[in-house]
Amino acid sequence: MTTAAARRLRKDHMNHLRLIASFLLALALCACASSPSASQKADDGHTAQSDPEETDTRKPETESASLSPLHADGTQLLDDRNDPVVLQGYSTFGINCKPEFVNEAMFRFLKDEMGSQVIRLAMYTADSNGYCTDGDQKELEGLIDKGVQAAVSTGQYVIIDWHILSDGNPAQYQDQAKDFFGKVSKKYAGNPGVIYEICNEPNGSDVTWPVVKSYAEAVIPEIRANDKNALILVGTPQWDQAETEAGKDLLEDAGNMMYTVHFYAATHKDQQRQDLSTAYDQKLPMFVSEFGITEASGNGTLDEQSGQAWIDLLDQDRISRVAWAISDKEEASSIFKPGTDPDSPSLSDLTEWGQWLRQVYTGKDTDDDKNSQGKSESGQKPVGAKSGDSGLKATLKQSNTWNSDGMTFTQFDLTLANHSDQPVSGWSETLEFTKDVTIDQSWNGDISASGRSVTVKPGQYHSTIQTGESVKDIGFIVKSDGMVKER
Ligand code: IDC
Repeated sequence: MTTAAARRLRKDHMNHLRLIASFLLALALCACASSPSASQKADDGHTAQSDPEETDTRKPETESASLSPLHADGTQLLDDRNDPVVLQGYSTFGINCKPEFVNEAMFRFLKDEMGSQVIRLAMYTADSNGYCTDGDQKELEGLIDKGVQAAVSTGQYVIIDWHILSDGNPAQYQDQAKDFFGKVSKKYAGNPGVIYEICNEPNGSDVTWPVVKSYAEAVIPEIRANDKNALILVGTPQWDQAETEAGKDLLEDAGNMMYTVHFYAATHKDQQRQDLSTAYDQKLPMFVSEFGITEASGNGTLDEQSGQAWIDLLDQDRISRVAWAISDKEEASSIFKPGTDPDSPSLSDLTEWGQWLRQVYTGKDTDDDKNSQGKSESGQKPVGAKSGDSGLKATLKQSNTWNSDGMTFTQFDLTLANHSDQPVSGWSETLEFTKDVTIDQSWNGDISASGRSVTVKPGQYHSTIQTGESVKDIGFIVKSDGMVKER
């Protein structure tokens, strides 16, 4: 078999495993749908479906999932049915610097649009309002709690990351780490969604694996005293790149744990990929809790080719991965453009890196999708995305449907009313449907379809809609392979 064919087979196998994992997650969602602790209201249709066999067809009240507990077995992460799990997700920027990016709307966007299954909450210990230096500990703990709730209630795992960086030796704040992990593990004991990362990137020439190992031996018991089963991640020396050192000398009696490896693909290439393979052969259980495809500085050019080589390797070895960073800072490793509203992110806000990740995590091309979601090319929000933004009220009416040549044709008429006290121009309206559609005919607007969305912009007419005006003559017929409705 050729290497390419082998890789394809592995990829197919991976996809299969992912499908199984999603299916199990969906089952878990169903199982907890009526649990009394599930109190949040789901209003966007992303709820788990009821088992058709069940007579109780009530809509689940929540999508807050009972996430399957995870455990490491050899190199592999498994769920509670012993099926392999490969998580993909996103790391916050230091929550100390960008607390506004820790919110449920953001995490929901990452899950729904960006393929996220796990959120990492990176809390600096010594840099930028660090927890152990000049940060407000109560505030930071509150933010961690907000992040944990937001991740779990959107059905995602969450990593609490003790983000050491300039304090390269984790032993420097070991006592604070013990207190902190004692506190949070008490709070989240038994919550299968919570993962503890006890130190980001140990670094410094004297910070060898024995140094990190003895820190881990001091901190892990604080967690185990409250939670025997939680998954714990431990850093490796040299900014999480000396995994082969850990591979020679594993922690004993630490319970359910994995070792972290980080890479930035424009800097870390063949040598570091080779190290990962060596550690895999050493049977080291690994978790990539942070990666980028920029240089290690977090800036510079994106190396997509090296990035893809890493992803292929992680797929092959079934290693989970978390991307840096949920941020709009002006640097290449931010997934959002500067000025993004953290409470209302959209596909148009994605940087090149954000788009690359979306492609790798979901297979979707953002260029095709972005004008049909969130903000239009002109930067205006489409009508109905947020009331009051454009001042236009859109009403879509299905006026006719018929079948021909095995396809379904459906006619829709659109009304756009300007109830605001200002004329509205340069508008763009996006409509979502339940199936892929193509435009068969359209009138009085510039109307295009992409996947399940239809975008309506002014054509020859209606480029400005006056105060109090109602436009009623825009319409279109879509063609689909079955009955279609507006979502
Ligand atoms: C970087 C940020 C950057 C910030 C710097 C120092 O992207 O804006 O100025 O930290 O606070 C890591 C670290 C992570 C780094 C990132 C990129 O875990 O904190 O973030 N990186 O340099 N390890 C390798 C790269």
